[in-house]
Amino acid sequence: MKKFTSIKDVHNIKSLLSLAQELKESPFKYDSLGKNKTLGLLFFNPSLRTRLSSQKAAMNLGMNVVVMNLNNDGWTIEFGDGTVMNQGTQEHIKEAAGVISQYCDVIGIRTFASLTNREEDYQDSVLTKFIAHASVPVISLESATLHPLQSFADIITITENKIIEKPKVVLTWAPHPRALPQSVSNSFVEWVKETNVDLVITHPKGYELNEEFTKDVEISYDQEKAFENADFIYAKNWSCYRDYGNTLKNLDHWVVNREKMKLTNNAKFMHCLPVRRNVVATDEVLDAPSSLILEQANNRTYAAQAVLLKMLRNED
Ligand code: SN0
Repeated sequence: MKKFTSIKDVHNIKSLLSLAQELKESPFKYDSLGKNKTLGLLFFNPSLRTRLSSQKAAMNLGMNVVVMNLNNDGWTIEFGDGTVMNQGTQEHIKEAAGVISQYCDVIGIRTFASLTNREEDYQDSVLTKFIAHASVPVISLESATLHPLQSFADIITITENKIIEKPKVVLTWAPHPRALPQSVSNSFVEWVKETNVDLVITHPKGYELNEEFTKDVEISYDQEKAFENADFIYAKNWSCYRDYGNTLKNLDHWVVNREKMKLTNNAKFMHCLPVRRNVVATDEVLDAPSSLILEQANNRTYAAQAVLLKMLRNED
């Protein structure tokens, strides 16, 4: 595996899922595979789970890890081709990615959406340019449009917790005080579509995701109706795709609460975290035994470990 940026980079989802489950059973089985290899984790944005679970995954494989917050600690990187660099940017992506590749055997990068320029965000230009100029495998730690390690952990979690063969999975938009990217939701849809589930997306009018991800998926503007018979409720806020990066007002009633969870088939509750309590979902929902939020976070380690193992072994 030369890059892990989307489900399209995965040769066989079932076998990657089995590998993650095998690693969860025996995390240290391959603890010398990564000896003397270095994982570099580069962050343009904040992180808690991604940073720690990726480090832990690498350590479980015997790798060394270096971490850098590029926004605060590095030079300001220029991404433009042919730019005369006499302004604020100090180092070109060509050198930056080339240099990092001298020190690291695998590179992970987090680069969120700007939410100001849809075309640029949806080209995932920062990640794409890193990949173009790096000479080692690259893992997305959440790009402008996708968060594949999260989605991989989510399908591990659904697989482990499903009671029926083909569960109903509902992705519900939820309120938030800030404009957030669409990446977790795009990616969730992309991965879950490849598994044996009934997927329904519910959101207020105006929050339609990019159709590239949602074509062939049932969409409902009626949250309560969508919750009926659901086996999994996945809550996430995102800002508008059509009116790019904007948010709509007076939608606080979309919060996931206990009354709405009662409409489901005893559904398990999921969220990628961090979660704004009592805005996205109420304390009752987050603290209930049916909440899988910590299991999802735990599975982030094995998702990352499976991907790293494939890269270290140079396998598809
Ligand atoms: C990010 C997002 O893409 O929605 C990362 C999720 C894994 N979430 C946030 O930026 C939340 C920030 C906030 O203000 O609550």
